[in-house]
Amino acid sequence: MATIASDPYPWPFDGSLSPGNTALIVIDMQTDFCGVGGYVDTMGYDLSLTRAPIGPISAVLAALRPKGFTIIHTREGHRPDLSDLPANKRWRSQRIGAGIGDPGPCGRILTRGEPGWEIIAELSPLPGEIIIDKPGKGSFYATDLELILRTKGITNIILTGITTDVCVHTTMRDANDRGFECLLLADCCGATDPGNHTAALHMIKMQGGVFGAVSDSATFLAGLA
Ligand code: C5J
Repeated sequence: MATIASDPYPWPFDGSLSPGNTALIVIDMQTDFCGVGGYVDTMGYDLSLTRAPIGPISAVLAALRPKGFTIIHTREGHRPDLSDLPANKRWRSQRIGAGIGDPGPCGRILTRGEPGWEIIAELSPLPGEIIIDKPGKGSFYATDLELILRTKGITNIILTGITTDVCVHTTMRDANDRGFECLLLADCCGATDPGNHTAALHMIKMQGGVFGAVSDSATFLAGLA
């Protein structure tokens, strides 16, 4: 039995936690979401909020990599011809002055292959780590993430990345519905609005852990040791 101290219950529920059945997902730590001149910066949000998780995620990666846990990174972005970009998503981004597919300081916003779409250097995937390219907020929609997790025998998912209330939450909800046992590390996530971050954490803990459980990097690393 190995569990991590978390709220509202020790995670995972069945005490089965090992490198073989557990994946760390690092969601959308791209320049577009936490770098100068990227999508979030262009919209005028405070980058310190989306950059705050960089250090804690680095610490978790450093602990999990040598132990052989599955590490998965995601990137939100669209094909250069924008054939996978819904018209309403494009319209809304243009309306706030950060049109997806439009040129910006980091290349075309949220467009695959552009500098802004790349994962930031501090959290670069290592060779062999899985990268999921997704056109939406959730990491399961229009990707092969579930196939990969099932094939590897993964039952537990540790969620990190940005933003807590959008892509991380959508992924956690979708994973929970698929029966994966989810843990979100609060300081390894960030939102463009601190209130949304706090509310997103609160939502997870309702109903006895309606989407899973919440912990933080220091508690997680202590529990792992
Ligand atoms: C957003 C994300 N917020 N990674 N994407 O558009 O949360």
